[in-house]
Amino acid sequence: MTTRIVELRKNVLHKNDALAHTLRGRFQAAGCTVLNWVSSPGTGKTELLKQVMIRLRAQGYRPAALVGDLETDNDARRLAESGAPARQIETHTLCHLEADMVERHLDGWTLADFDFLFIENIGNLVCPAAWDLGEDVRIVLLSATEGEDKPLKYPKLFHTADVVVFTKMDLAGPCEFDEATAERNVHAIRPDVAIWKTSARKGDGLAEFCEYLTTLRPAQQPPGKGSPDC
Ligand SMILES: Nc1nc2c(ncn2[C@@H]2O[C@H](COP(=O)(O)OP(=O)(O)O)[C@@H](O)[C@H]2O)c(=O)[nH]1
Ligand SMILES: [Mg+2]
Repeated sequence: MTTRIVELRKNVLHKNDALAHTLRGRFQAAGCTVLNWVSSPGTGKTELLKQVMIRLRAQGYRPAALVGDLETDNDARRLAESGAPARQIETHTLCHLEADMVERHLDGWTLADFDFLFIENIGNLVCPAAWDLGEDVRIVLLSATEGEDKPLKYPKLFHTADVVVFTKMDLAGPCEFDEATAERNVHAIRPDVAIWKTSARKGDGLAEFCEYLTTLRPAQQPPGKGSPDC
């Protein structure tokens, strides 16, 4: 029985990886930079993403967002307050997003209309690690309220991070969040990965983080210059 379950899981993952590969090609052809945001529930993904999209739009970029939750479209409505298109993916029982959910929720959108597609994953430090969504960059977030040890407890996810963001830094003092220890723990799992420190509530670090995001755009492609074919 165990062997059959493992085989089934391998097949499903293989299918997901193939679709993610196809999606990645579509995103790249359209000139749309895609970022998969992963963290535990309540880290501040939605709040930070909303503030980031407001800032990017003010600079002339065209962001859009897909956001996953088991139930409710609360986060899509919060993200839409930025003025950017936002769609909710409700997974009901599933604890992570998969490439086919992303593909289905792109229906009716023209990817070349977006400079950035942000995908807010289901709040979970375990399952999303294994699922490629066709993203260019995986962002793993850790809030000052969660404790410094999460990278050590959930190494698989932190190992897949292209970039790490510490959130809710306005609460670092009251929560006695030890930044240096948290950084050391991240780097123990993912040496040299860049770590950004933000407070979506106070605005700290947002300008620098947005500036970094704009460097992820393909060279020579200013805001609003996606390929019209995709
Ligand atoms: N103090 C503070 N609270 C924040 C910050 N970012 C988010 N929050 C709050 O943390 C809670 C969870 O945020 P949310 O964006 O929904 O987290 P998500 O589940 O990761 O998407 C909400 O009550 C937010 O208002 C922040 O930078 N500082
Ligand atoms: Mg959220």
